[in-house]
Amino acid sequence: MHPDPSVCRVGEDYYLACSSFEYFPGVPIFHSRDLVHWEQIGNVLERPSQLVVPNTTSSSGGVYAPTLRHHDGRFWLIVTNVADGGGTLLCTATDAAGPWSDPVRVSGVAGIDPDLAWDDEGNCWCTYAGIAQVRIDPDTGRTLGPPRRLWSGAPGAQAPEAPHLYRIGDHWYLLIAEGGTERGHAVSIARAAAPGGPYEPCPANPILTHRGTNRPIQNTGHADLVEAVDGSWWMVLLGVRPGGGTPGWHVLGRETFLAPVTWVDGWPVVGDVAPVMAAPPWPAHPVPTPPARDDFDTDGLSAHWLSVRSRPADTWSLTERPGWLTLRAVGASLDDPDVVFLGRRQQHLSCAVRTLVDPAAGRGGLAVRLDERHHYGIEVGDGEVRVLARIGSVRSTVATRPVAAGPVRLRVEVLNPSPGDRYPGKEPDALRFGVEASDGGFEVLATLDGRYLSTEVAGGFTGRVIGMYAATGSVRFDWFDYQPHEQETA
Ligand code: 6LW
Repeated sequence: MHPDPSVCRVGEDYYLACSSFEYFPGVPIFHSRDLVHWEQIGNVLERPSQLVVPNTTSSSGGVYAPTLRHHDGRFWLIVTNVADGGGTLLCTATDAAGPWSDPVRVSGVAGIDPDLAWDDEGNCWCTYAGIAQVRIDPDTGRTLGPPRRLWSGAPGAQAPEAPHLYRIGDHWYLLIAEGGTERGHAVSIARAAAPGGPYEPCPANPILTHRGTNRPIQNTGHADLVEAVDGSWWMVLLGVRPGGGTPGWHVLGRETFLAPVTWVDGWPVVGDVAPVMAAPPWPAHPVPTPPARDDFDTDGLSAHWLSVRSRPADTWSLTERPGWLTLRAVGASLDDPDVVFLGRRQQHLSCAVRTLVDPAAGRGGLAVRLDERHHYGIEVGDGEVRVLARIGSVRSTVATRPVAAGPVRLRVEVLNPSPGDRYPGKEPDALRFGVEASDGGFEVLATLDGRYLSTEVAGGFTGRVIGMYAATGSVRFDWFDYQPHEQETA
């Protein structure tokens, strides 16, 4: 779940930001030296003074589609918080890792997917879904003049959105997405002599789409362009990897992909977006593999941990029992908007997730969460382990088993079939839930069909997040371990 990527380069360093929806903190920021290996270096919206996603905000509301730029010695990040009291937010930082400023609220932007571009006269143009544009003062967020409509993409195409505006050579290029973020998604481009147009569409539009194909990566769109150090051009974009037959189910949300770009007659031509591609023509710059296990021995939580909507200080602690994470329940279950849940994106098609949980003063466990209405969980409390499933309006206790008092090891395995080796029921993957003995033996209590935790079933914009939760009382976790089964860098 790293959709709506926006990228910029500063010298030899590349930075990338993504959407985060109802999760807190918002807008993860990544760094790379080669456009291939990325490391999360922080989050833009990590303080309650920067981001409020109230409980009235539905899943897939919240933080949409940032634009990340570097201008005048500072990073600029503009984004929409689709929530009561939200709006268009603009933050700045001198270091992309943070701290980022409290946001300036940008008035007069009547659409999602805001972009920022500066012209030679110093005017700052905010272009947004529609596609429309307004001049703003980026320091105060004030609108300077009326909005103007720029372009709507292909006649009749739905959802012209995700604009990014660039000055390249003698032209202003307006890159957009159209066709909606599902199977019809596409990238188109137009150019003009001035930021306000008039825009001339590229004769080869859409310049990228996988619609109507059986390619393994689908829904390709919502792109951003970057010029590499060597003068070559690259596109980052979102796409999905559906599994389990046609049209398939995707479970990891929308992911970020990279594609090479060449220029022909003043228009960008986008190369292959495939699961395996030729590396860019420069030395690789790998980043450290994140440790599989978090032992909760540090002072704070790593940047990749996600809470649902907010992270009130009284709902979690690393010090109440040193070396353990304590979660204190507020919402009674994973169905509640204020569930106390701490998780990470499922980034690999196959993985194993384990935790050692002590439910001494409560009930809680491990969950695979798509949203409030679509989740599977295994929880322990009251002398019992239970596997719970919620699929839309259907709720079920799938399995129970008594356990002795004391810490219990819970395990979830996500098993993706090898290509061509589909499960008989055409599910994209299978999720096994159970308890683990101290020698590592795995007692499976339930195997559940993965398609019900997919975006095709649940709707919305997010993918699976796997983590720990407290349903009642205080629940303690000694460690959390996420092991990919395959050699993916994700
Ligand atoms: C985003 C829109 C889109 O704002 O999905 O794929 C929306 N594109 O541009 C939410 O991510």
